[in-house]
Amino acid sequence: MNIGIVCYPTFGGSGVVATELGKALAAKGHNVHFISYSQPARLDFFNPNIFFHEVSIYKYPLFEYVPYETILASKIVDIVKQNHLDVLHVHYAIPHASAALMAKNILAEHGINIPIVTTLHGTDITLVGKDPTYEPVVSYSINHSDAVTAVSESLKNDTYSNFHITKPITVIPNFIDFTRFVRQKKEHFVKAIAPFGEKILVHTSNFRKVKRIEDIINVFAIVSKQIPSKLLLIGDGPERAHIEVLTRELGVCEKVTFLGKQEQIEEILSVCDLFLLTSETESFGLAALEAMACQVPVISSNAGGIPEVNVHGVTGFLSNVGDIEDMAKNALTLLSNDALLNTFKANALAKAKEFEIDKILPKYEKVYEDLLRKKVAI
Ligand code: GMT
Repeated sequence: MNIGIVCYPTFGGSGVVATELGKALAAKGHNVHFISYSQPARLDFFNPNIFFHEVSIYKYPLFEYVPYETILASKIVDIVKQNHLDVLHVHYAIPHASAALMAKNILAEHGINIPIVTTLHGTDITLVGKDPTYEPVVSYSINHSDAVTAVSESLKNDTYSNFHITKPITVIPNFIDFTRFVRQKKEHFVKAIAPFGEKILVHTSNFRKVKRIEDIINVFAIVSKQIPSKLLLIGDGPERAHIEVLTRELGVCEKVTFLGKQEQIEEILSVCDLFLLTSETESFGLAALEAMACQVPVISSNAGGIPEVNVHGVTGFLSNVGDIEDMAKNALTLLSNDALLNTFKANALAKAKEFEIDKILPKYEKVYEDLLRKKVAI
């Protein structure tokens, strides 16, 4: 198949899912055409089946705001025509789904029928999408896509409750590539981070408000008073400066390391004992799954789709959003009992295996094949 993938080029979340999906499809022999405003973060190698098309912005002085959606739609029209795409898969509804629909309508006038698959990822529904400034366009785009998928049952339910949806939504969970995410021996990392055998806690995200990173710092402040420990913060974003101040105010700044954006997160996860995820909303929690694949149990909130990944009392513990005391208590339960911690580490890996890429990829291929069959039938 010739598959177009429209995505954000980001380090985490929907951008990573789209990129990893495209790479896996290419490995199976499909031709994959990525369309994005810059090279996706995990697409930095040569593969004869992978193509990248940059959406370059032409800024006319009249525009205070560049009409990205128009530029993207025009780019999609061109790429579909030139590369004879069979299907277009857009990740994150805003503005990818509406741009794709505009392109689809233009292509129809040229006698080309391109099926659109829209994958909903989270904030396009739970945070941004339901805002009245976006809602009508998001509803329309979902209802007029040829197929719609969501990354968790929770996100599917949120979509039905926040929008007027007439379309079936198929849940296809996020996935993990075990050839990459595997716990590795990194003794020199351990020596550098925790030279006195301290426990290592970790969080990775885009440091947005929705992640409630202040809860992570507060949990760590309680934990580190009772158990010698270190906290690694991976990623960057708008909350970082305020979080740095909080680590000083709580007297834990010596024990917290801000690592910034990292490419090889699996190497860092490999030396960690606990992953913290305190989000207000989280449709899936891919970062937690990546940690679990590296045998790191998860202390998290019970928001959104997190319970579909982190099983309470098995792979980690769930608490209500903002319940710092409970999260700290749960972290201490695991960190103070090595035998229990080891059991949870093994459980985390076993649960992560349910999301192995080889099990999930065929579900997307089936969505594409069903649409192609319908297209032929028309
Ligand atoms: O978490 C973010 O803020 C990034 C966001 C995105 O769309 O890039 O992540 C969302 O999609 C991920 C991949 O499907 C999910 O694992 C995240 O849970 C989801 N984030 C939220 O729902 C907040």
